[in-house]
Amino acid sequence: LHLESDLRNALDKNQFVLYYQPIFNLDSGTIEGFEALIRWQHPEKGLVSPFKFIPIVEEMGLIIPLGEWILNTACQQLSFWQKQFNVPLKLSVNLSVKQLNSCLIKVLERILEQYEVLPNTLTLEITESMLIENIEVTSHLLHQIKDKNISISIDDFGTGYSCFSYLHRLPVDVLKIDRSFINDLELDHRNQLIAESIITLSKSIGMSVIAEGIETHNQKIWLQNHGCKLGQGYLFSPPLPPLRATMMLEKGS
Ligand code: G
Ligand code: G
Ligand code: MN
Ligand code: NA
Repeated sequence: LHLESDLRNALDKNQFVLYYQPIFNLDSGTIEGFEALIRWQHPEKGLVSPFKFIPIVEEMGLIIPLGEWILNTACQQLSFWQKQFNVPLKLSVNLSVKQLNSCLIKVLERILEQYEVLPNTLTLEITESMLIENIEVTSHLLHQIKDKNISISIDDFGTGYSCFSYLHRLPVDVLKIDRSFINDLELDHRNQLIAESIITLSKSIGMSVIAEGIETHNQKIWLQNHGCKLGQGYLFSPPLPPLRATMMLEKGS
């Protein structure tokens, strides 16, 4: 209840901040891009996790203005990095299911133009369950997004319904292997089989694949040996505040 009234003013009071987790090329060790992850800097409670406040924000109908703020902030940061470092860096932004409406395309067009960001350097992450919930609407919107040359990735892949039949009908570019499968990859033979299937699947339908939640060197080696080229996780870096992310780019890895 408290959170609700606090959330009403949080955007105006500048209490949200985007953190950025680097995504690495596992072979070369270089940074391919970042995933933007929102945090709420509550004046008394400190950093509040999006797990706690995103559902409330959705419920309150505030996800539309907040979603626009997220896209705007992320693209401004991406534009700065691309100009500063003169590299084709990529950025992924998580979408909420409530953001999948007809206004989204216009908002995206305006923001990309404003910050002179090439559409194919922006990726929108949607979860598998979001896809299936309203496949008709989602499919239509995803094709519109794809027509603008913006990339689309499926987050938490393998945890939803994993209904492969929709995949070839949707303009998806990237599958992200959920971190629950990466967790005990070295020990759990079942997770190995699932991770292997997702890597094979992505290749056979021409998508790239990113492993989430890599925490150990052995997990990284296993993924490399099985043809997964991209990954993120605490082994490399947690999500970082903007300045720390910039410092990481300066270092090069
Ligand atoms: O690090 P982490 O606590 O950031 O993220 C927790 C959950 O919140 C994840 O499921 C993630 O997808 C979601 N999340 C993080 N940032 C955003 C965001 O900017 N928008 C939306 N809709 N979800 C986010
Ligand atoms: O659902 P989504 O994949 O968007 O959310 C990513 C979540 O995973 C964020 O909460 C982020 O902070 C967290 N995360 C990122 N890397 C790791 C990791 O290596 N281990 C664990 N346990 N969580 C991670
Ligand atoms: Mn994500
Ligand atoms: Na995930």
